[in-house]
Amino acid sequence: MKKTICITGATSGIGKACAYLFASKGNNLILTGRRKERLESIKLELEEQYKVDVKILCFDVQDRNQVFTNFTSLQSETIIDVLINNAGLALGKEPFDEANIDDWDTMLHTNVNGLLYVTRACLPFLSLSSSPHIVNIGSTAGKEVYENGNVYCASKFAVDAISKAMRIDLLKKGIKVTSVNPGAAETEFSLVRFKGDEAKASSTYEGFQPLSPQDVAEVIEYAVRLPKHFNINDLTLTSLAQANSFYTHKS
Ligand code: NDP
Ligand code: 8X3
Repeated sequence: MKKTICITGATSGIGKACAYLFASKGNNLILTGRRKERLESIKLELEEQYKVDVKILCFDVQDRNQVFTNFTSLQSETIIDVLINNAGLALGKEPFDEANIDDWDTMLHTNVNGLLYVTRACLPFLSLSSSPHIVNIGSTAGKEVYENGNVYCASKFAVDAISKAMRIDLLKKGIKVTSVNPGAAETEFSLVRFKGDEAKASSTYEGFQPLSPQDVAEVIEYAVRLPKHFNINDLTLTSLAQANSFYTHKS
């Protein structure tokens, strides 16, 4: 059945791969991100290629007013069947005593507050769906803490806790909550984390085959496709080379 899927952080990586996969299956989309030109060109391409309806909302998830203003700009009868809370980032990889405190703020404001604001702003539209579903993108970093991962890991542990809490509190509304926790996936994630240092970013993926953003999107699409009575609560996915957030076999 055709659904409307809202994906945050759809301008790159996992979110963009989800946008292409869900559109290829005939679903309509609401795509969000800060980079407007990217959102516009993805919308054009998907509408033309797959004949689906793509709405774009351009805002920073850290800004509560922007989040609520953008979602309330949607017509009140808009139905959102699936919300994929994907927008997020890591900044820096330094020990706790050396890490940049502004980076800590940005990670917490984006990965935690942003996810909370977007979810609250979407709830009225999710409530209109006959099979509402929230998919939160956590991380292996939200399952085990690794050296120099400190606040990024903390932000993803928070996502894990929020997913568990949502699953309990939204049960009475019949809203599914799925937590998807990837290990290393090659996206713009490391380029952002290392602030544009391409050598450092690509060295993250040297010596092993990481997940691709399409791999992660396939799993999300599978979880969303399950029958109404059936939910995947929590999934951790890694490349074959990775056991968890600190053991990766590199050649
Ligand atoms: P990318 O950097 O490729 O994509 C991140 C997306 O998040 C972009 O579309 C970006 O859009 C959006 N975003 C970031 N900050 C904000 C903000 N303040 N407001 C709105 N949108 C924002 O990384 P990934 O695709 O890898 O990351 C997606 C999610 O997956 C993140 O939550 C990440 O933590 C998680 N993850 C990634 C893993 C990996 O190894 N790649 C592994 C485990 C989890 P724009 O810049 O246009 O705003
Ligand atoms: C992203 C994976 O290992 O860089 O969440 O933390 S990792």
